[in-house]
Amino acid sequence: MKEFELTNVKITSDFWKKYLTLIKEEMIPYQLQVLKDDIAVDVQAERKDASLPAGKSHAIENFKIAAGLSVGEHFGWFFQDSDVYKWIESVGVVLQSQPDTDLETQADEVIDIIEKAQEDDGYLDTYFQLKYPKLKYRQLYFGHELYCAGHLIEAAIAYDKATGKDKLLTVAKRFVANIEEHFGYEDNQIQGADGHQEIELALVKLYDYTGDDCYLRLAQFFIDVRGKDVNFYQKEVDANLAEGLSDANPIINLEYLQAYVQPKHQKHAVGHAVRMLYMATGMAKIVSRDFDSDLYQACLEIWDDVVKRKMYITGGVGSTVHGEAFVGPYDLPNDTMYCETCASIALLYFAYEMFQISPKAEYIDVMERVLYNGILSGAATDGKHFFYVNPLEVDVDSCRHNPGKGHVKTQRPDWLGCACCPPNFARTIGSIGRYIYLESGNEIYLNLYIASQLQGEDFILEQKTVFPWDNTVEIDYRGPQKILYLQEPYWAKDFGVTCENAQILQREHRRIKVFLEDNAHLLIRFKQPVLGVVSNPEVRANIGKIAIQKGPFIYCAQSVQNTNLKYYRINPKVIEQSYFEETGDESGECVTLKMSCQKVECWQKKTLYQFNIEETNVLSELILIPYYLWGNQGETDMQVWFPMVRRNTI
Ligand code: FUB
Ligand code: ZN
Repeated sequence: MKEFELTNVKITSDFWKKYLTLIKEEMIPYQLQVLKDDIAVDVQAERKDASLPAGKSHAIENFKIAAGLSVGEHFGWFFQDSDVYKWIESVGVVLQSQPDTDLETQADEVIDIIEKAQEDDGYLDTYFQLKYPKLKYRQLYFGHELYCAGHLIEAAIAYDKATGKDKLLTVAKRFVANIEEHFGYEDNQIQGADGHQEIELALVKLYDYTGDDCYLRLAQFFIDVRGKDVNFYQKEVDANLAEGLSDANPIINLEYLQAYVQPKHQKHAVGHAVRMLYMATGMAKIVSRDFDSDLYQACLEIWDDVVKRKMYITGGVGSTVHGEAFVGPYDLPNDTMYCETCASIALLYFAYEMFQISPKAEYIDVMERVLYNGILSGAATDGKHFFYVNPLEVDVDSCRHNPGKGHVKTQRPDWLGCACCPPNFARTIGSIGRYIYLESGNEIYLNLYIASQLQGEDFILEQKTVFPWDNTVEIDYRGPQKILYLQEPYWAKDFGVTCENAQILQREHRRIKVFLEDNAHLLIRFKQPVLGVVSNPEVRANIGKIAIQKGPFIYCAQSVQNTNLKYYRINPKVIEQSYFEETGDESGECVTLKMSCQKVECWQKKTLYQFNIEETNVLSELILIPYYLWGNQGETDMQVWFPMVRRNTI
C-alpha cells in the first residue's frame, strides 16, 4: 500500500485543524524556546528521583558544544539529541502543508548547528562525543546512538520533503554510512543492535525515500541480529570493564531490551513498551516490503498479545513504571500504570503498519482508540504542557504521599527532563494527514473519518463531516472508476451507506467495499450511543467496574466537576439516557456528558471497616468529559472506571 503525501491531504476538520494550528502556532515555537533554554520553565523529572536530569533541556546547547560553538558540558539524558530531531521532524511535517519562512529559518539555524556537531567520519551523538568518546558504539545496552540516528533520519526526510533542503539528509546519510561501516555480520563489525529500537523503522523510511536498498538491508540486519547472541550485551560490558573503559557492570535485562530471542521468534509484548512497539513497527514495515513469514507471524502474535491482553481502554500501554514496561497478561492497574504518550504513539505506528499488510478493521479500531484517547491526552489544550504518563485514575492526595505513584503527575508539567513525549506528540499529530487514506493500485482506503480533501494522481475525494461531534459523513468523488474501502466503527449503531454513482460490492467484518464512478456521492450515517464498557474478568483492576464511551472517545470524570469521585456508582441501565450539556461556545463540541448515577451516602461511622453493611446510595449526577481533555482545569482527581451499582439497589 502507498501513503499519500501530506501535501495531498488537506485537513478541513475543525477538530483536527485546531490541533494543527495549535502545533504550528504554539507548540513548535514553545518547544524551540525550551530546547534552546530561552525561557524559564519548570522542567520536571519524569518521576520522583533526585538523580534524574531536570531543571533545563540543554538539548540545543549540547549540539553547540559538540560543534565548538559553545563551551560547557553535556547535560541531560544520553538521548537528549532526539528531542531536537523530533522537533525538526514536526517542523518538517507542518511545513509540508503550511509553508512559513520564519519557522523554516529557525529550523535551518538548528540544522546548521547539528551539521557542525557531526564528526568527520559521520558519527553524531553529543552524549558520547562530549562525555565518553571512547565508548562510542560500545554501550549499546543503554546508549541510544542508533535510536537518535533513527530520529535524525526521520527528521531529515520530513525536512527535505517540506523544503527541498537536503543538508540534514546529508548529515543523516553520513551517519548511516558510519553505522553501516561499524555494524554487520563481517568479522570486524559489531554484531548487535541498539538498546532502544527506532533506527529499524527509520531505515525503512529512508529506503522508501531514496530507493537505495542498502537501507532496507541494514534495517533487516538490526532486526535479525537482536537476540541472536543473547550474551552480546554482557560481552560488551565485560570488554569495557576489561579494557578499563567503564566500571559499569549492570545486570542486563534481555526482556527489557527484547533481546532474549530474535524478534522473528518473539510471541509476546514484553519489556520497555516504546522499544517493543517501535521494533514491531520496524518489523511490520520490513514485512510489507520484503515478506518474511516468520517475521510476520511474530508481528501477529505480538499484536494479539498487546491488544487482547495488555492494552488499556485508552490505548495506553505499559503497565508499570519499572522499566516503563509491559507486564503479564490482563495486569492493567489504573492508578500505577505507565501508559507513556510515546508508547501509545508507537502503538499507532504499529497498527498502521499492520493494516497495510492486511487491511482488517481491528487495526483501524486501535489507531482510532489511541489517537482520540491515549495520544491526545499527552498534551494540554494550550499546547504548552505535557503528560509523559497517562493515568486512568488519579487521586491527588495519594499521588502526593505514595512513592509508588511518584511517576503519576496530577498536572501536565511545562516540560520534562526526559522530553521524549512532547516533540513526539507534535510530529505525530502534526502528520495526522498520513493516517486518513491509503492507496493500493486502483483502490483507496479511507481509514479515519476526518473531514479532508484528498488529491490523488487522477482523482479528488472529499470527506465532509463534523465527526467526531456528528454522525454523518459525506464523500464526493471525482475521477476514474475505483474501489473505495470504508470502515464501520465498532462503536457505531445503525451504520448505513447510501450511494449515488457508486455501488456497495461487499460488506464483511465491518469493512465495506464500494465501487466508485466519476461524481460518486456517498452518505454515511451512524449513531454514536453512550456505551458502557466492561473488561474481561481477568482484568482484576476492573472487576465490577464500567467505563463510558461515546464514539471514539473514552470518558472520565474529574473532581473539579464532581465531589469525591470514589463515591459514585454507575447504573448500566441508565447509561444510554446520558445527555450532553450544551457548551455554549461556537465550536460545536459538546464535550460534557451528564449521567444519572448513584452516590454512596456518607459512611455513618468514622470506622475503616464495618460488618456487612449495605451501602446506601442517593440519586446523583455524574459529569464526564472525554478522557483526552482531563487535567485542563487545574489539579484534580480523575477516574475512568467506576464501580457499577450493586444489583440489589437497581
Ligand atoms: O529512552 C528513550 C525514551 O525515553 C523512551 O522511548 C521513553 O520511554 C523514555 O525512556
Ligand atoms: Zn515519551
